[in-house]
Amino acid sequence: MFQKEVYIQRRAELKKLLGSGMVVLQGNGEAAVNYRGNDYPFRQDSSFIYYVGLDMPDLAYVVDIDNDREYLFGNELTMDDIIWMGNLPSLKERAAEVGLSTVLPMADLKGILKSAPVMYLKPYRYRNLLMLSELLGKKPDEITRDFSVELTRAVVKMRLIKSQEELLELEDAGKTGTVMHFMAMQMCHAGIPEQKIVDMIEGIALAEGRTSFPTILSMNGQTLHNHDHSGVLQAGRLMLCDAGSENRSHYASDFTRTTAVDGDYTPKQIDIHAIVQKALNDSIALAKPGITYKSVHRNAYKIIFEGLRDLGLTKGDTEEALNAGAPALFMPHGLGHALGLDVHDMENLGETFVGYDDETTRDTLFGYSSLRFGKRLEAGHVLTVEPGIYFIPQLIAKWEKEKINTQFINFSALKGYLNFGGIRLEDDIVITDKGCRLVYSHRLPLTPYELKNATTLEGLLKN
Ligand SMILES: [Mn+2]
Repeated sequence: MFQKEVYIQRRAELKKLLGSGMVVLQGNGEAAVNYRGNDYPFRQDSSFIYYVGLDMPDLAYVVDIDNDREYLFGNELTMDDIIWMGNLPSLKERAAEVGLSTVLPMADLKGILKSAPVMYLKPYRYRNLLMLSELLGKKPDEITRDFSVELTRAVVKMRLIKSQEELLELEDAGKTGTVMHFMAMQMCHAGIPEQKIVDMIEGIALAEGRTSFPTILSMNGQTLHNHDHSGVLQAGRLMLCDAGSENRSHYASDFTRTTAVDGDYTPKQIDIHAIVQKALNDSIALAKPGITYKSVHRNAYKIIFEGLRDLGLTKGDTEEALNAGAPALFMPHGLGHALGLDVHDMENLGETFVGYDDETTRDTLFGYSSLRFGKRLEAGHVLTVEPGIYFIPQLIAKWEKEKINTQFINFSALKGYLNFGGIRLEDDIVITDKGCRLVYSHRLPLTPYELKNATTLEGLLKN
């Protein structure tokens, strides 16, 4: 938790942006695993964390801008709570730590919300959806439809620009994420089960908070979000690991490295790795205030298309191929996304509100359409940069059969790559006044040479 002035200032800024009206921000509740009382680890809503800072279930914050009043709703500890959970600070004491003085029981929330039209963010948990439905007397689908665009835009505007204290938290998450990846690289040896590596690196994340998303770790890196960890590492294959940590303040990191088993890259793997590495480094070199991330994504496609052309896998004119979307065969995802309190920052509020605006709209062409963040970069934006090259046999077969972009793809040469898998490399950057920098300055090993050296702690946890 930050100093209370941080939350007071954020709420004042939100009020200023909105000008008038009434806002309710819902905190999250506990979520049962198999019965109530046996719950998933509690995760507070990120916007609630941002404005209210209190990391505990069953709270709601209301601001009545016109009458300049703000309230925290929640129930004080009962004797039962004290017996089972201990004599914790009272809600009133906790509220004071974030600059809130009016605490009311949850039962009073309905009455307050009746006094004016209410702005709220689109709920993503059924509990909060049903609560709002009951509080505002509307059907759940009407609640989902009628979320406040104005409030959403104001929250996105504020949360997208990271302050110095937030950058320190993101750096902290980056440090843990980096340790996770070092562990994965050091375990990347033939005979080690993928699941064992996942368990070890998730343990590192748990020691400092939690993972920021379910770990992706597989020899089948061509499946973009591969959560099947049933393989046993084999010599000659690649291990793609996309993982990150969420620290105790709930800030996230998100890195990807693709390591050859035992550190021994084949010449083919080195060639493809070099192209992805160039796409990563050139994207980082390009990212700065004033240019759109959409153009950085397009430039990454350019590097991938031309790199593969040098290897004989693609052909034809670069600009024509880019306009036709040919590189999407190899990278059917976007270059990156905003990062913050969520690993896909504010995705619950709607990707288009976060990553696009009136000036920069989302493309419809396959590949480009997957870009989560396309708009003009500003100092304080934190983003991932994650180019990749994948050989997805089913997608290659489909394009060949349906004659999609045949003038740009050398399908016969691709036959030798159908068992390749995929390579993705991902770093986290913050846009500065003049350019950008890595969020956590100690960069993970990147080149095949560096990655090989990172795997040489022999026999580590082999059994
Ligand atoms: Mn990512």
